[in-house]
Amino acid sequence: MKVNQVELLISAVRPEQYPKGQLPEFALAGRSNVGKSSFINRMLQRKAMARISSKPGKTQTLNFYEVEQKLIFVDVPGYGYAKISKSERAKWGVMMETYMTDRPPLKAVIQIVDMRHKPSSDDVAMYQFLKHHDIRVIVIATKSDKIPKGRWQKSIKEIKETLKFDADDNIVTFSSESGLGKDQAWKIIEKFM
Ligand SMILES: Nc1nc2c(ncn2[C@@H]2O[C@H](COP(=O)(O)OP(=O)(O)O)[C@@H](O)[C@H]2O)c(=O)[nH]1
Ligand SMILES: [Mg+2]
Repeated sequence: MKVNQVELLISAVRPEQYPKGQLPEFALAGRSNVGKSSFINRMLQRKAMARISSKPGKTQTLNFYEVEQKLIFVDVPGYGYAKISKSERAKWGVMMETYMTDRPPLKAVIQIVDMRHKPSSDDVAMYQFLKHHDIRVIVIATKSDKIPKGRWQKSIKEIKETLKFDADDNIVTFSSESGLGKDQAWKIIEKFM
């Protein structure tokens, strides 16, 4: 997709604030600092449309970015950030679960994992939560630029095994730094629209 027009529609917390339109939505998921906002920026070819946080655990809203009046990327707060209070964590859980499980325009969740490491227990829990709710997942294995190409295949295999990857889902080797995987990710997204 060639992207010329992007607009932040709203930063929402409650369902009443979600956009009313019917555009297909793709929500990001992944631990704090894994590269969710960088993924959005790379897909949109913008430097700083989605805010890249130097401080992890910062985005506490669902940010709806409308692209070409055709689809919406939803940037979400990450999980697995230790320095967050119990009540903040509970609020996060309610917000995410409410959105993910009761949002008809949601076509797929784009789950970002760090290709350098085995998926964390939080990554596994998120993936299994999505599968439990029959939500399609596009797994983006990012930061591929940080490991040698010779390790990519092994890393993808480990990610699949650890997540108990559903053969119907897609996984993409990606780098927000180099742009690797961008066209493949767009192809999958466009197929689901
Ligand atoms: N080398 C490299 N760095 C990345 C990549 N994706 C994200 N980063 C860096 O990882 C940090 C966290 O990224 P961010 O997008 O804010 O993560 P978020 O918290 O999941 O939204 C930033 O310093 C990014 O520049 C990537 O593909 N390659
Ligand atoms: Mg972010």
